[in-house]
Amino acid sequence: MDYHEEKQVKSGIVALIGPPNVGKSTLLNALLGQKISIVSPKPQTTRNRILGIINGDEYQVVILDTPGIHTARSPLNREMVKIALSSLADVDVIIFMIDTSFPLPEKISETTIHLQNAGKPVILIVNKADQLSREMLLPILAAYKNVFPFHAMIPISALYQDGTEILLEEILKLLPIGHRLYPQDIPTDATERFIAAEIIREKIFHLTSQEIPYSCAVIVDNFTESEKNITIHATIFVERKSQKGIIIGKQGSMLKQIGQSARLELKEILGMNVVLKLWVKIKKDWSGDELFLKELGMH
Ligand SMILES: Nc1nc2c(ncn2[C@@H]2O[C@H](COP(=O)(O)OP(=O)(O)OP(=O)(O)O)[C@@H](O)[C@H]2O)c(=O)[nH]1
Ligand SMILES: [Mg+2]
Repeated sequence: MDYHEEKQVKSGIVALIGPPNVGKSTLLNALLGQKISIVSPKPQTTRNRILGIINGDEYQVVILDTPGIHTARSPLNREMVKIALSSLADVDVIIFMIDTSFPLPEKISETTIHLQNAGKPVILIVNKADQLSREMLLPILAAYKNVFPFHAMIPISALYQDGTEILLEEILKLLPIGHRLYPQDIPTDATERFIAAEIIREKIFHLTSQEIPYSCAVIVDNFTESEKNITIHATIFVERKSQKGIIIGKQGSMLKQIGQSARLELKEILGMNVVLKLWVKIKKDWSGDELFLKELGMH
């Protein structure tokens, strides 16, 4: 069938925004049914706009996962917040996500100004509902009701995929009828190279602490597929010499752990055996280097 003769469906773009660590990336992965966006217990994990495409017989929903909105000081953090807020421009629906540790609407008052300016329907999601009883959720919903004219307010648990069906129904009510914006057989516009770099970064977030995860950036230098396996060469950039020592670890033990867990997950995601080689380089104060941030796909 010719692409233009394809039947029309509910089709549109949804931005997923909110404070750091509330579960935005977990929700994107849950809605997609596969992992595209990295997740960690630490805030400010996501640094780029991550696009996921959910297809049904009667709909196509494009979801933009974004970095958490926070008070940003360094150029890296400012760029992250800029990416999140700029995603509001060309969307049909905004999902504003908080979690049950955000019972105070005052904490989001600056963000509601952006929601107002965007002039799009906004769905409020209270995530991590698994952590609170229904009775304790009600006052949170009541408090947020006065903050912004939300189209709907839905408590969900992205982790346990509870309430995600209701959310999808609410999104579909707000989408126009039109053509699918993307082919039906791709879950994301991210390249395998980018996803590989992100998975390595996720392991750093899980295995290291304090400032280390925030001092690391990952670039895939080489991604080669043969019949037997995929060979990935990647560089972990740190800002200072002491951080290089920590990432490498005693006799290379930390780098080995990062490599092993990244390799295992990449093998699953890519559906092929993976040979992963990691290097660690110092790039002094990279987080303040606009050109390097561009290289990381942050623009
Ligand atoms: N209990 C519970 N934990 C959740 C839920 N959803 C996400 N989490 C956890 O919350 C933490 C943060 O999740 P992410 O998906 O990385 O959060 P995020 O909003 O994308 O964070 P940033 O990218 O830093 O802005 C992880 O440890 C998740 O496992 C949920 O529904 N219930
Ligand atoms: Mg995230």
